[in-house]
Amino acid sequence: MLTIWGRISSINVQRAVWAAGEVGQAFERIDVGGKFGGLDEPAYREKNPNGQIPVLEDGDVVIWESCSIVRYLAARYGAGWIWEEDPSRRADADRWMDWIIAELQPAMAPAFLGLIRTPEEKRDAAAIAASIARTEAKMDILEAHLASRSYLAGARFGMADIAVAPGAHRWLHLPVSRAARPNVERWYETVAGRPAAKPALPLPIT
Ligand SMILES: N[C@@H](CCC(=O)N[C@@H](CS)C(=O)NCC(=O)O)C(=O)O
Repeated sequence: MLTIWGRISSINVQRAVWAAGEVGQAFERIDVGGKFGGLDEPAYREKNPNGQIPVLEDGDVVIWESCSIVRYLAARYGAGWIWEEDPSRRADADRWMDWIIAELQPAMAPAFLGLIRTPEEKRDAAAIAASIARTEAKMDILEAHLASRSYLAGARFGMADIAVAPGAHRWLHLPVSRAARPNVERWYETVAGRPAAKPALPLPIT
């Protein structure tokens, strides 16, 4: 049985939980981080010296960095399905997995943290507005990409969809006015409707 460390409100934990479900692996998820604390405990720092969530344990294998966890689960348990052996097809998926960590999440974080996790009187309206504008620009890239594809890395569902859709889940449920993006919305509805996505993408976003 796998162990996934981390509260489910974390976008990074969400993709690990979704990936484990997709590849049919039983797992126990342990709440740490946020109000649950525990990240400074020496035993936790041994698992992840960054003191962050998620961490995946699979026997003696211990992995941090959420997209690395998705890749590991896909390679180990999803070969020929959500894992791509062909290097060019895998790179097609990999770039979106790197994009969500390096581009979309940093763009969206100030808006999410400001609107969802900060009391109204303490919000930085300018930072939130700038974050929304940056996120809109990133979502335009996703919208254009999905105009000619059913899934992020081609014709079938795969690890890139698991990595990126939690970002769309968060963006589409933020209380902001946003441009209509029919391709993103169609793709999100399709992938978020998968049985393994349900426990990974709780509502409301918190
Ligand atoms: N790049 C890392 C980022 C990990 C990260 O920032 N985790 C956040 C939650 S989303 C965290 O540990 N925050 C501290 C906490 O929850 O207390 C990954 O993708 O796993």
